[in-house]
Amino acid sequence: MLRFSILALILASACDGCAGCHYDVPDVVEHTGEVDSGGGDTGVRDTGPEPYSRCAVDEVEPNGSPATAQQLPLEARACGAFSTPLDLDFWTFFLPRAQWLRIEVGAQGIGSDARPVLLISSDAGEEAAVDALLNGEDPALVFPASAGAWDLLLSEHTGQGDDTHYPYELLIGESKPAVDWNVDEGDNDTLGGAQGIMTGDAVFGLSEDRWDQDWYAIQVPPGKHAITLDVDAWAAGSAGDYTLAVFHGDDPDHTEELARLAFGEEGWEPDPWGVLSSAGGEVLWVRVIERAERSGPAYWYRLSVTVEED
Ligand SMILES: [Ca+2]
Ligand SMILES: [Ca+2]
Ligand SMILES: [Ca+2]
Ligand SMILES: [Ca+2]
Repeated sequence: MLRFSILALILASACDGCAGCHYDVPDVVEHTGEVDSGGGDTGVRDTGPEPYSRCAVDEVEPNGSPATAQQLPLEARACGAFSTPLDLDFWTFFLPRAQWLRIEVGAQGIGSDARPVLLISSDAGEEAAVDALLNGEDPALVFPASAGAWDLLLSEHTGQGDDTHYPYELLIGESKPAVDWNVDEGDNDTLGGAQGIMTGDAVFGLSEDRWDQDWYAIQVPPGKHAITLDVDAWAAGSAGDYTLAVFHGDDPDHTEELARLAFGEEGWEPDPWGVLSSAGGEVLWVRVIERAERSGPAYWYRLSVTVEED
């Protein structure tokens, strides 16, 4: 069953700090994908040849509870709306096997005023949340999903809603892995047990559960070196918002924090990047931290490292 333990938290904060908020969004355009579903109660449309018909599935209200969640086939674009204030739209989908999955919510991209909040939850208890307001983009997830039934809930961040101004689109489909990597995460739960990585490595890691800690160790050769650390996560469809904490020293019991990297090359992107300087002949210990200690298969990252003489 649905568990969405974070739903109450998000709804409770729906209006936080947003009085007087202004968003630069395009003029609302009429949603032209509305066509009659032609009967039946599945909401599955005849996708037909009409060039304007982007929607394979029409949202059917009421769908405000898990019991009334609407089934959405993979690769079938759904069109819905936050049609009333505080509208909750529950959807459900089924994966016959574990696979990389992409979930795309279109709102700003179709001229909607809506700022959707996406929550997903599996029968196995895995959860993820993406809030369009956090980085100003429509929610999107790409992640290695487990097989079975998944539930999905869409709500509007500020609780706004009407049929004209708050439409959205939803598409769930198969994806290739969001990134390439050459090292899999291993046992790495402590600084002393950090996983060794070296220049040229791109390690794929997951925040498996709330107790998971991910530590990596980089041996810097003698002499001054520049160490570049680059995380790809949010920008490639992860739900995670990562920070790197970097320590250095001669041995694991005597370290000091060298740097904390929270943002990207431009200084605002959620995925951290940074170039660190080392006098050489030491180890850098890198801890990958999910900012809100969230976990599950949608909370993944790729950490790439290069070590160069400086
Ligand atoms: Ca709705
Ligand atoms: Ca609804
Ligand atoms: Ca991990
Ligand atoms: Ca770990």
